[in-house]
Amino acid sequence: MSDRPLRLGIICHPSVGGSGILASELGEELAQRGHEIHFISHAAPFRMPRDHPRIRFHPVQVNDYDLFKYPDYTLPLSVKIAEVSRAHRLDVLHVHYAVPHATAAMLAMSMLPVFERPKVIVTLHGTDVMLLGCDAGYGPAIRHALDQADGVTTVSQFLQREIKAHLDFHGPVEVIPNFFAPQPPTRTRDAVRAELGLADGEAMVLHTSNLRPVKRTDLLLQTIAQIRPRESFKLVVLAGGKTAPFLAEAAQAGLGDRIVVRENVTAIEDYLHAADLALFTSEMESFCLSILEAMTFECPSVAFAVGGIPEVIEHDKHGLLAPFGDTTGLARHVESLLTAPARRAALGKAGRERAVAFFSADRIVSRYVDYYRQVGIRT
Ligand code: GMT
Repeated sequence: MSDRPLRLGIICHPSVGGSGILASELGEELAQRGHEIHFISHAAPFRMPRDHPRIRFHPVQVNDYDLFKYPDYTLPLSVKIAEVSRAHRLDVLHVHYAVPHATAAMLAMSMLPVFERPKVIVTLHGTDVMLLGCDAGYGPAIRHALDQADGVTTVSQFLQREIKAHLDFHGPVEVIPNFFAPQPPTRTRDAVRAELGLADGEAMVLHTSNLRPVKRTDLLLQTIAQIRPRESFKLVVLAGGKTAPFLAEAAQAGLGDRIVVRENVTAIEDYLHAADLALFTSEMESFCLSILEAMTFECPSVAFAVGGIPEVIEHDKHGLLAPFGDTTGLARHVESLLTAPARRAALGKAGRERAVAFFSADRIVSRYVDYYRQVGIRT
């Protein structure tokens, strides 16, 4: 098997979200290892490095014709994929998130002669299976694209099982977990705490998410409303989505003074480094990249034991878990960590060791490269 550098196309949603972040970081790590990377999307991915000599971004132009009630993205994306695949003789097209990327990739392949087609690998991230996969308007198209793909990967054993159950897809699905390669923080812990207005003795409880319905911010607010003493913490929300509705709900619940929100933060390491613990209330997470990000900074997480989360942290070893919906349990877990710094530090340290041992960039990126070569690239 040849081990020459690969020419890869990466298709992802550019907005702030786990799949886009993972795809951007994978592209960056691959470029650092000598591979040539071509991102294709309607906007440059949020965390894509802008000035790397082996990374290029190919924008997809979307036109809003009067005739269409809804602008179409899938067709121009497929045309751009075919164009970039041909012009740059791509070996592999790595498609993150099925809708509409997997379908566009298949359409693009049918526009190319067989000898010009890269291998297509689809990585399923979560809501493309659990939400859209169950939608009668999308499920059959997703399954069809997976049937055509040269390889399918996903991020946890949980999602691997759900792909079989929800999508009725029974081909092989490789599990390659998320990874996180942090940048060094740019500010001290004290500087970040000062920026956030945290008083002495006030713990920083971090929540990073796009605030979509699956994140259950209603349960997040219910949880923090039960944490005592009330003045012992502030919830710092690094938000990737619209924050106005969340802030309105928080104010209505009388929690406005307990919450600080920052939008579209890129230097997340500064905040991870300053946080005392992290809190998540999602009803489903295929993996939860945010928990891994926190683990890397020895910051233990408190979360519901849903989806792939128990594959990332073991209860009472790297963090604390409660059954879904048990906001009182989560609040008690947070209190128990706020009042026991030594236990918090022990969970944090064990979490970091697990992140380094199982979810490091070196380990996971080489698994992707092995997988690309395994599906059979041109020599
Ligand atoms: O969590 C989100 O809403 C974003 C979502 C996505 O598809 O962009 O993230 C998913 O992919 C991440 C990377 O693989 C996983 O760590 C997240 O758990 C997963 N989100 C869900 O399953 C809800």
